[in-house]
Amino acid sequence: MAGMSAFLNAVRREPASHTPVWFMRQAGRSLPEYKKIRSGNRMLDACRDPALVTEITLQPVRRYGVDAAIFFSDIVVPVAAAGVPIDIKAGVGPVLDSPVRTMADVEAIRELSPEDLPYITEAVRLLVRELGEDTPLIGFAGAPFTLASYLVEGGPSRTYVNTKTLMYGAPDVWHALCAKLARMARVFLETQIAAGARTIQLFDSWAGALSEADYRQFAMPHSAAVLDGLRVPRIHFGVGTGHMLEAIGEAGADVVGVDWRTPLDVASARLGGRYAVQGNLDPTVLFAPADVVEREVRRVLAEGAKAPGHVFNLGHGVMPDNDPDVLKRVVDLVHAGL
Ligand code: 1CP
Repeated sequence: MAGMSAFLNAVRREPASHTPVWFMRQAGRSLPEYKKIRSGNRMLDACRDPALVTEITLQPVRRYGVDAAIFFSDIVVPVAAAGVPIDIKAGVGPVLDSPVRTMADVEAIRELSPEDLPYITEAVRLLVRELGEDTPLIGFAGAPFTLASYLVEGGPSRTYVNTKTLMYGAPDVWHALCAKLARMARVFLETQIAAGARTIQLFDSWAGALSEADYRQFAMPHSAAVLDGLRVPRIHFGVGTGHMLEAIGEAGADVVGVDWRTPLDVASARLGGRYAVQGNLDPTVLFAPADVVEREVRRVLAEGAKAPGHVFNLGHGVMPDNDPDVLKRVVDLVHAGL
């Protein structure tokens, strides 16, 4: 018999009562209730406050009636927990005064242990209790390539010049860094799973900067080490990774996240129908007239229906200017079905 959660059914490629929907970055700056509760505290401090994390994670669940909650945290939280002096600057993202560029820099980063993350365990336990059986919690981590890009660049980047310079010029340093980040991501995920997360998503947001050959050589083995043997279904996502969806799946996914550039039916056919898919409404479509939004939602639903499982989502995260009322309408349209 099908379980209670349409989301868990879809990620397991089992029949679901309806197409489940959640949004990457559903918590956060697009919500007035988030801006209110976050004013006056720093992002990393907020991530270490279990009561605040619980409230922020629940805000979009209450407002939108989405089928899953995503743990409110950030991909650099485990890196900061291991003592790396990284900060999250409002309006910018993760920043680091002294980037990681040498083997000595890599060796100076200590290993993360589960004891470093008591506030993660507490927040996930609180959340799972509040959410009950019907709304599963998605845990997440940043993939080694995407995490490494912040550590090596010292902040967000358009070109990843320093990241790729290290990757090509000092592959031993590169692989040592990524192996360490993979162990950190693994501890971060295992902690969330042990405390009750029912699914996880690995965000390799910037892996699309690589060719497939470079992805397979420099990034994929480390992501595979993160994903291998986890006890819950795994969603694996990157932006601009349409040229290497097969590799994203092979790295160890149950669900392949697809951005808006590749139609879900095309993606699923290329993946040989072996995975559920997640996506892929272009977040900028949410700024279009209501009839365009509706047409695009229906198109994504129809294309997703060709896959063995479909979790409706945006092709990337909610943008700060997105209108919450439009997101609510998308949820209602998805739930109404074709
Ligand atoms: O509902 C949710 O999904 C919120 C939880 C969440 C998640 C899953 C946050 C809160 N961050 C993330 C993951 C994350 N962090 C990713 C992967 C997802 C994606 O691609 O969108 C990435 C790349 C980051 C790094 C990061 N942290 C950025 C991007 C910077 C860049 O390179 O362009 C930013 C702006 C942050 C800060 C951050 N993380 C989360 C929030 C709400 C914020 C903004 C905080 C603030 O400014 O106060």
